[in-house]
Amino acid sequence: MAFLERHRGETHVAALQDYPDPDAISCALAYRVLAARYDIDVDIVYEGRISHQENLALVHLLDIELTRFTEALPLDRYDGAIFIDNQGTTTRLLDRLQQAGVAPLAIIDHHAPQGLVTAEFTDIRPLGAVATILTEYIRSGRILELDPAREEHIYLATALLHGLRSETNGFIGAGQEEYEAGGYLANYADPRLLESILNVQRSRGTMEVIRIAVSDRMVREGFSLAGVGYLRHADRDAIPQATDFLLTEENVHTACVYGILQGEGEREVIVGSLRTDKVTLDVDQFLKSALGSDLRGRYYGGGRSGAGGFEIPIGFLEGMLDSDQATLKWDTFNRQIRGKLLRATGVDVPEDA
Ligand SMILES: [Mn+2]
Repeated sequence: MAFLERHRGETHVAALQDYPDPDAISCALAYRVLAARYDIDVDIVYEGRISHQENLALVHLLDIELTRFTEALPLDRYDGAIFIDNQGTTTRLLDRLQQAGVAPLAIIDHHAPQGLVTAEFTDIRPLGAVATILTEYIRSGRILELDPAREEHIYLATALLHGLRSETNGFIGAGQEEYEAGGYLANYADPRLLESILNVQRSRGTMEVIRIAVSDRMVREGFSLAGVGYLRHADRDAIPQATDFLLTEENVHTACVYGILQGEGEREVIVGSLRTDKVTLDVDQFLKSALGSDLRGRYYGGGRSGAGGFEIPIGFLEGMLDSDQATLKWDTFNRQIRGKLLRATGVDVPEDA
């Protein structure tokens, strides 16, 4: 790859979205392995947290080194930034990297083009997973030949297979490209490792969020909406898990779950997740028009085919004096979000929404 050749010997930062998923993590690992062929050092950095039990298992079992961003990490040591499974819109690292003068070198993604960052190398394709794209780079054999006897390569193939599987809901949402990539990776991946990654159990916090989502959900014409109130940053991944669960209800084609993340010394923010089976619903467009953008014109939400999410900062209303105020704050945000989403779906908005 000419791009890697041009950057031989450099040190890159692979910037992941704030709450990295298996697609992002496995692709960053793939980039690190590919770049190493050109003596490029890659640090995989994210801000936020790894909260899903499966993702923790992935990182631990496959021994993937990730760096959680803290102020102590000097970003100016990097020669360039690579955005993988994002285009700078879902990572707080973009602003920090810009401030540190680190140029965006590459964007490899499968979300709708966001147009916020331009880079020397761009590969944005509407595929089921970014893991499909990285697997294609490997399959071309032009950079690296996978060796089924090398542990590092077995781990890489297992990670990418897990990325594909998880991003396409167990290959249900996969296209021909994902099946082809999966077929190739199956020659190198370790099925027992994959099984250990998948066999992790849900935390108590996650179970609780799912319980609230189920009992408080509002279903209107196939849309299932649930605000789950306050939750800990560590339980953030309970939101997409609860959304997936609501989508399994009979006659529900679209589900959305959101809540306020909070915690000692952490930013307070509303996060939401949306999933749909409705082929005519453009999730990216839907969330952008329903929730709008901030003063700088950055949209609160976005997505890809079938799935999306949003993040709304609490801003000045962050923190609280007492529980009455906390309840009031949640009610206000809950009504606002529910109202906007319902209006955008075009269903009748109930009086109390
Ligand atoms: Mn992805």
